[in-house]
Amino acid sequence: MTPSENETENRLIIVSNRLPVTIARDKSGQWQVSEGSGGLVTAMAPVLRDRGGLWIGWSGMANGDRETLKNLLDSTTEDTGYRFEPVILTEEEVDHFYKGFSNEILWPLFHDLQTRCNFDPAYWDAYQRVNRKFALCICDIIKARDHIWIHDYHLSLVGRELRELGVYSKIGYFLHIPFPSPDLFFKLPWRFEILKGMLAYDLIGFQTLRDRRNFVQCLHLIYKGIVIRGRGKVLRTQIDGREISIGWFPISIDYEEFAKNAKKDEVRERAETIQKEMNVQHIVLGVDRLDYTKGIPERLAAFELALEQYPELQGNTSLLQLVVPSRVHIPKYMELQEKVEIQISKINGRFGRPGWMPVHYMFRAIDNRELLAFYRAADIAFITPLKDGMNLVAKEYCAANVDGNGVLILSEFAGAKDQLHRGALLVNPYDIKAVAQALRQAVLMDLHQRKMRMQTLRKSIRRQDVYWWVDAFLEAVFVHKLKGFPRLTDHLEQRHLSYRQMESSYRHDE
Ligand code: ADQ
Repeated sequence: MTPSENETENRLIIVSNRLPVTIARDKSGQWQVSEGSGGLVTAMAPVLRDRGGLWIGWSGMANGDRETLKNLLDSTTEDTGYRFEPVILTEEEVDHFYKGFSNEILWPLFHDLQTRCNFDPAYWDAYQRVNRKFALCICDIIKARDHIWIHDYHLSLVGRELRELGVYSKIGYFLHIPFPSPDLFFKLPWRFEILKGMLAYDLIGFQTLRDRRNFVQCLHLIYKGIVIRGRGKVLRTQIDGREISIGWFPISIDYEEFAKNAKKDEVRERAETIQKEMNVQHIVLGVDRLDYTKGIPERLAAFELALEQYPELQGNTSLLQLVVPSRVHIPKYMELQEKVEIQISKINGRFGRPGWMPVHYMFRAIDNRELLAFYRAADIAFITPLKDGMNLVAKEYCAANVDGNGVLILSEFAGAKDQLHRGALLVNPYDIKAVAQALRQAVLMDLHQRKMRMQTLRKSIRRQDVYWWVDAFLEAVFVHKLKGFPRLTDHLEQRHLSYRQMESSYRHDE
């Protein structure tokens, strides 16, 4: 599809704080753009490929020349059918909007960690200014029939700013992190502005029913007598004569892609090598972005307690902890890295011996094939965030567990719990004694039970994969305009159908 054809249709405009790419200079000083990773990229790339459209976001670097950036970005999207549009942030904006308001206020507060918040008023000014900047950037580009989908906590006020700029198109908003209970939310000095600002969207989407319930309770507290109608996934209300939908849509992964790639011989061989090299009966895997919400120190404490209380685990069970660096310039994150590394060396010093290392640790981004091999090699996934919007790692592990005999230990405070509670061993990550017991239970679990549980987990993720998520959200917000807007799952069905037709025609030929 050529860009000019595209522009006559209702394009999808995705807006997120970061563009789904990483820009860095290579050894010779030349700028290089590489594909980003993570849930949002996995979810949105196929939609944009199918529909064409635009992704607006910050490049991840302070300042920068727009033309140079645009040329770089255009070169990466040449054959993709969609385009990237950079938003340029100054150093002060990066400090106050991104590191400050987003990551020192909204992130900890929305993860129930209020004591980590720094309610600096200067951050609020920058937050509003940058949300306005994103809105202005959208305004410059948008056409009347475009659909706008704004993502995550950094951009909760972009809708309000767009309305003030006179944009009346339908706008959807999805919050990837939890929404806190009213008790916590109302601690925020700018609670009314944020809540009212979010109501500028036509659809406000959350990860779980609990998040939506918290939001609705906050609405009841500030709009006395508000009527919220409906049941099921999407509720509706009217404020100032505008209809607003409020729903929950658990994000997921491309299950088929994960499962297909995990089955490849090269992944199986690599997984076997990892198992041989680790040389233990039970490999326990932790995979996280470096973040205090992921509960890594608590998990390590539980692992240490398990080795102490159940000495039979010593020598035959190892934890493989992968951590991808994140927000490393923020002092609290550097402190966390140090804490984790000290804890690991303490456990290894206390229990390790020649031929057996209790904790293996990698602090870097792992490429996709290698990550799949780790997932396949692991007997137990140890996923214990203190609080998490969803947690895609839990879903990725199950999808990649093509042998169907892995065990998932999952925090009851991860959004993924709602869909995975039947097959997983659920734990309270703060209760390290119970977590240690769950680890032992996983180690001792017989093959029949492992298989039954993993089958349940995989079935649930397969049924509600990322395509289901995108369709459910887009239909809820753009339902009246969806004529001629193909559902992604339709595409899949067509793909499967044509594959089946192809198969039967081969049979016919024989
Ligand atoms: P995150 O907090 O980033 O996402 P998560 O959902 O677990 O958390 O996604 C992490 C992604 O990073 C996964 O795709 C994983 O494969 C990848 N990853 C982790 N460690 C890695 C490593 N060492 N190397 C390479 N890749 C690694 C936010 C919210 C979540 C929500 C998602 C999507 O905090 O709650 O599930 O958005 O909405």
